[in-house]
Amino acid sequence: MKLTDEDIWYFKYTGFLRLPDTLPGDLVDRLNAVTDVQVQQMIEPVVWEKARSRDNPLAVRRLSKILDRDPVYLEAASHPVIQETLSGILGPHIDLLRNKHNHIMVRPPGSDPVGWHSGEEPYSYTLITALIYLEESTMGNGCIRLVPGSHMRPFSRSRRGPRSFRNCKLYYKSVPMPMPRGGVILFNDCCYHGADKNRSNSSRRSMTLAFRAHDAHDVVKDDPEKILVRGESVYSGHISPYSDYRLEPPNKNS
Ligand SMILES: O=C(O)CCC(=O)C(=O)O
Repeated sequence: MKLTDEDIWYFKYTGFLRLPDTLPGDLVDRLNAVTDVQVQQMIEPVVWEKARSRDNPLAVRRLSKILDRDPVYLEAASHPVIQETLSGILGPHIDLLRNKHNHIMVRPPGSDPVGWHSGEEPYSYTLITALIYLEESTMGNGCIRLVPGSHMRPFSRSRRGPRSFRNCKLYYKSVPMPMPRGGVILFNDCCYHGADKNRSNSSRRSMTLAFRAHDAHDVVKDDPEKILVRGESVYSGHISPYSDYRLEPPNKNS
């Protein structure tokens, strides 16, 4: 979807946006088929549910480094449903990061909450997180909650929130984000977010990916940790202190 001025305003102030379009059903089927194998075979690197023994697929909380596991994950990350919207926020040249997120939250039945956190600091360059839902996410299976506007906080606060998920101020300031299968949420990674316990009998899978503008000044253009998924590898820095003005260097005597 091409963002309107109103969409951009909404994203800028709330810090998040739910896309009206979903990924095609056959792509979501293929993502789930590959993920089934990864979970059943418990292929590392894995983050496990804390209180469960690691001999059981129901203990798999998160699959890490998904971009190295199967090309279908990159296909989803590069899909126009996501990229066209992202370009309204990050501009025409977009990098997908390998060294941030790059995981699937499997969230098996009974999975513990994801505590409150903000991924980045408000002073960092804009990093957009995309959540792509492989399964429906509801209030019952512990959908993510985001704190609107928290990416613009002028005060300092630890990036990790309180231990208790429900019994805290962030919970009361947050909004729940139920999502359909194939749905996508984009959010500014400085926004506080967390997800409740999965109180259902099935898993609640979603992919978590990180995107940044490729033409930001600090971006190393041939960084192996980044994949250019849209646009071109352009350099926007000043080549010399004067090149911006197309001037000769000032004459020392003038
Ligand atoms: O949906 C979830 O379970 C939490 C998502 C999240 O915070 C993450 O993947 O970093």
